[in-house]
Amino acid sequence: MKGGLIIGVIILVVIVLLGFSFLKAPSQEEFTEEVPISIEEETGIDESIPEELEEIPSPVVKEFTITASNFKFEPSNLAVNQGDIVKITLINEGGTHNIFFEEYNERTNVESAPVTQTLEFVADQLGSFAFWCEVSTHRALGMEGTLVVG
Ligand SMILES: [Cu+2]
Repeated sequence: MKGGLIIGVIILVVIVLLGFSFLKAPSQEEFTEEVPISIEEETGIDESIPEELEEIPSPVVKEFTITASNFKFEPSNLAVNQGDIVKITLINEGGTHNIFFEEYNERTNVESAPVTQTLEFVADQLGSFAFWCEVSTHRALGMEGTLVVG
């Protein structure tokens, strides 16, 4: 009987130890696996969100106030970035004029001073484009300028 009890106790101890080792082993693996994975996933998401926001910038509005007179535009050199919204306020201080951006097919009506007109378009074409006044010989007299879209 004593021998049987000792064997029974040993078997119980072995079962208990085995049980502990089975319970502990998986739980440790779960912790060691989950923690680094969740950190990597979070940092990956954190990094990707600002990148996506940078790739889709809100349109930039570039406003220019141009004075038209006999026979010039001031300023006559405009520079924007491709995709910018170009807003032009044309203040005609003397004479009869308009402003025409040929490549963008954008123009104001021909009107006599004093008059203020506006024009708005998206600078979607890259390049250096002339603009000018379409009234008779005004362009040849100096009413022209350049829009650089870079
Ligand atoms: Cu003109």
